[in-house]
This record gives sequence, C-alpha cells and structure tokens, in this order.
Amino acid sequence: MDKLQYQTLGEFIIGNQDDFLYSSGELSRLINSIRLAAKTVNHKVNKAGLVDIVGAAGGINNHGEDQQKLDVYADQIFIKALTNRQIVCGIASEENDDFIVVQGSDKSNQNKYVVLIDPLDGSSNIDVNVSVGTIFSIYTRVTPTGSPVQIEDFIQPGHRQVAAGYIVYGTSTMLVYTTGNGVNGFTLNPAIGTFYLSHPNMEIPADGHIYSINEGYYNHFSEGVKEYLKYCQEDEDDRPYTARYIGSLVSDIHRNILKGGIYIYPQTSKSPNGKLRLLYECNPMAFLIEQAGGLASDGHKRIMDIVPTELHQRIPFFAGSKNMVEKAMYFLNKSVH
Ligand code: P6P
Repeated sequence: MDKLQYQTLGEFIIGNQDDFLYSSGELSRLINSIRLAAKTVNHKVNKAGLVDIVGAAGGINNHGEDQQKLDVYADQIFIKALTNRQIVCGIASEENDDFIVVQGSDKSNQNKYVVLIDPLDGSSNIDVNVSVGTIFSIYTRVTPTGSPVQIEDFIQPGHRQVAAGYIVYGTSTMLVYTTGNGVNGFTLNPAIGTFYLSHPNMEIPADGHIYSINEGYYNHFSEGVKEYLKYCQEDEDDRPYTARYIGSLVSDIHRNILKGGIYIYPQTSKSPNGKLRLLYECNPMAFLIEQAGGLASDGHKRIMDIVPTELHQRIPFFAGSKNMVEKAMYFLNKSVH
C-alpha cells in the first residue's frame, strides 16, 4: 500500500488542520479526545462478555429504554475525555436528559465547540456479540463565548455541523469522520492502539442493492413505504434487492456507505416521528452520507435543513445511495398525492 494508506489519524488531522475553520489546533485536540475515548470503550466492548459489564445497568434513559452497563460506561468515558481536555463548552448525550455545561477552571469557558453524542448506539446488541457504535456531532456555539452554553447551542440545524463521525466496534474498530471535506475511515491496530487511514475519501455508490429496515413493523408502515418495499422485492431490472438489518444504525450505515444501500427508519402508526434522534443520530449520519455523495431525508425534506425544536427529538430517517433514496421519496410522495 502507498504512503497514504499508512497515514495515522494523528498525521492526517495535522495534515488537514485547515479543514477546521478558525481552528488553532482545536481540531486535533477534539478528534484526539474522541480517539482516546474510542480506544477505551473499544477495550471494554471487546471484553464485554468476560467482565461484569454486560447487561442492564438498572437505569432508564430519557427515552424509557433500559440503560445497558456499557451505555453508561461509554457515556462516562466520552464525557470525561471531552471535559478533561478543556476543548468543548458543552456536551449533550442520548444518556443524559439535559445538556452538560463544561466550565473552565475559572468558571468561564472560552472554548467554542459543543459535542452531541450517542455514546453506544445499538447497545441492545451487546449481549449477543453484535457490533455497536458511537456517533458524534460537533457545532460551533451560537451564544456568547465565555458564558455557560444554552439549549440554542445544541438545537442547531444539521447543515451547521463543523464535524461529525462514528466509531464502529465491529470485527475491526473503525473511526469514520468528516469536517465537510469528504469522509475518511481509520482502522484501529489494537496491537499498538493506533488508527490508520484505511479508507481514504469514502464514497457511497449512487445505486445499491441493499435495503435496511425493520420489516417486523410492516403493518404499521405508511402505504408509500410499503410500496417502496414491494418495489425492492420485485423480480425485475436489478431486483429483488437484499435485505440487511443489523439493528445497529452505525453498522447498517457503515456497510451501506461501503457497498451502496438505503437505511430506513420511517414513522409508523406506533412511532409517529420514527425512533431515531435528530441531533445525535440522524444529523451526523446525514452529514457523513451527503459528504460521501448520498442523500438523507425525513421523507419530505433534507435532514440537515430541519430546524430542531428539542434536544432528544425523533425524526423519520431515509438515508443512503442517492438513486435509492430518490426512488423511496418517489413512492412516499406518490402515495400522498
Ligand atoms: P428497532 C438502536 O436502538 C437504534 O437506535 C439503531 O441503532 C437501530 O438501527 C434501531 O434503533 C433499531 O430499532 O426498532 O428496529 O429495534
């Protein structure tokens, strides 16, 4: 492999420092803190079956979901890594009802970035040894520097993200991120704890043959979604497609970026706004997918144009290969008119 393939994450960040507007080295500190947390969580995820860290922690998160022990652990690790390095002024997490104000030693905080995280997405898969992930989204604060962050710093539309990414703890551990100049994937060499640039300039094929949706809810889908599924399953052109649904957003999206495909979590009669959270699941994934050449919609509008109203709001999510998402939108909008 050529020199580029062996580039470490640290070398890549320094080499692309200019991607992060107005950064005085904050990109490297911010992504490095995420890298450190990722390695720590990865270590625990890889041993989950051996130590008493698998299973429910006994808590319930903001969405009424049982908090798995690794959920809580990952949340603590990422918050600590981001707080200790004096990099951000605020953090919001799926595992915490409210956002966290990060104050400097002098109680003020001159840092200008806020981070929103899903610390361990797909955690229900932990007990059955299926891959899980972490998702992060980074914005520049909009309230005055030095003052405690406010909710307005977090509920920003996705097109204002300055960086976003995910870590997938799978057969190998990868960190994939964008700062708005394409998408790059780094694979962890666990023997030496270094991430290497294994997937430079990731691009999602415009067409794919994989659709990812939980068809167990079929009877609760809209007519438009049902018609699109019927289209995917028809025996003509290059169909039927293949159904692949891991139940872990990071893993399904990662595979679909590499191979082409569409991920759908639609609204249903039971979940009128779908299940996925706009701010720390859909927006970061939308940023990555658009940067890789794909599309991300709520069924009617671009995900990253949606103006959020609350921290944990849910949104229907159709994301992946451009032509597949456009076809799905055709069926959704056809059935409405
Ligand atoms: P369901 C995990 O809880 C998650 O947020 C995503 O990672 C995953 O794609 C989806 O929910 C699975 O939800 O309702 O199909 O089990």
